[in-house]
Amino acid sequence: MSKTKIILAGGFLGAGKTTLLWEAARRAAARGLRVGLITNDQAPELVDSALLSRSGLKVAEVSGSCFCCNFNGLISAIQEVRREAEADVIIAEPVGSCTDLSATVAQPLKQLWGHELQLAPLSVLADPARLSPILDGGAADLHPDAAYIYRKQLEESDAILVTKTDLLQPDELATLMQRVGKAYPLATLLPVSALTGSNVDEWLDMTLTRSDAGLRLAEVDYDVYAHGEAVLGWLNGTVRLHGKPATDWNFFTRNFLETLAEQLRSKRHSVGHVKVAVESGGLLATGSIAGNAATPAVRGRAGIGAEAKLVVNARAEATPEELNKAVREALNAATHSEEIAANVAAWRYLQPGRPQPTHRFANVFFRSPAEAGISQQPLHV
Ligand SMILES: Nc1nc2c(ncn2[C@@H]2O[C@H](COP(=O)(O)OP(=O)(O)O)[C@@H](O)[C@H]2O)c(=O)[nH]1
Ligand SMILES: [Mg+2]
Repeated sequence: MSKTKIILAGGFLGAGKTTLLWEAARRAAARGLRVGLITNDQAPELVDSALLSRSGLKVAEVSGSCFCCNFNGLISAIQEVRREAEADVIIAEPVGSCTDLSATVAQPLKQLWGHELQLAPLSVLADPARLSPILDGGAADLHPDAAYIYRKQLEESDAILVTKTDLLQPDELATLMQRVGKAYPLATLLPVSALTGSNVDEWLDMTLTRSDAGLRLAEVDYDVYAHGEAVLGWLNGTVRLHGKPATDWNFFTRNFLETLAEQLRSKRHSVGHVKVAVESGGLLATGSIAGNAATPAVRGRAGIGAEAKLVVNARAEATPEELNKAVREALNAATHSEEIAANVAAWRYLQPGRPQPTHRFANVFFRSPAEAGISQQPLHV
């Protein structure tokens, strides 16, 4: 069996990872490659999996802990996708609040699984709305320790993808790319828009052809890292909804998302990322709020009918109990106004625990002296 290419697409909550996975997988499949996807989260019931499973591709999930703390879970997911999809390429999305991926995932993959897997350069996605203030030394809409995680993600990356470029003017983008290049001179830089497809093929070309992966380690203070994760309450839930025969689930999706945004705003719980998926009659609408400054965005259509399934994933600066209260109140408000009955099928809220990586390499594992040589040079697409 030839080696399988593993592409890690990291980056903070709401950066655009899942949207890029969808678009890149579609394009890789169009090139005749057999593609598989792996999602990751602190708890089961994932909007990302609900969305990506509509791609028709094999999607495996590592939930309950992140790739670094459940390295063997990642390996099992990789083997599952290889077995079931005979995958040439697997694109994996780590939890958005994770960092130190080079030391805890890339190096062990290279050293322990280099005989079967070929790792692509570690790509980290950055949303301009948070990237710009963070490059200025601020924390954007994040707690400073969460912003610390954001910086460490960029620091350890082999490639930085500035995302959502369709939202920027060309001169704004040019200035931002210059600032990123100055702050992270060794990383390959790429402006992308998964929405318009801009530079998605270039990213695929880069990740499919290069294997200089995990060339840097970041120095990570695990107390700050742990606190940066812990400041975000985490809630995942699945709810069965029963409404009138002609309930408009698109309206419900937007109404619930906006009501929840208002709840979090009025209670001053800073939004990390809120995602919903509403499925009805085989159709799916997804919605997202990728930060305080972001307007709720709804994609797809969920149709009209009596029954629907809601999956909600909320990450916000609140205790798990406060977050639970806010989401429950928004759900009550959005269902009562439409006379919709809600039956909770699964509901978990938690505070992410201290990261306990399965492996943590203190040094970069170089497969050859030549590779050691290139780790100190900037590499362009
Ligand atoms: N305008 C624009 N929005 C995007 C793009 N990529 C993602 N988004 C939106 O950003 C939000 C977060 O995207 P998602 O892929 O879930 O981010 P993740 O948390 O990193 O997986 C969603 O509302 C997406 O629709 C893009 O290229 N352009
Ligand atoms: Mg995602």
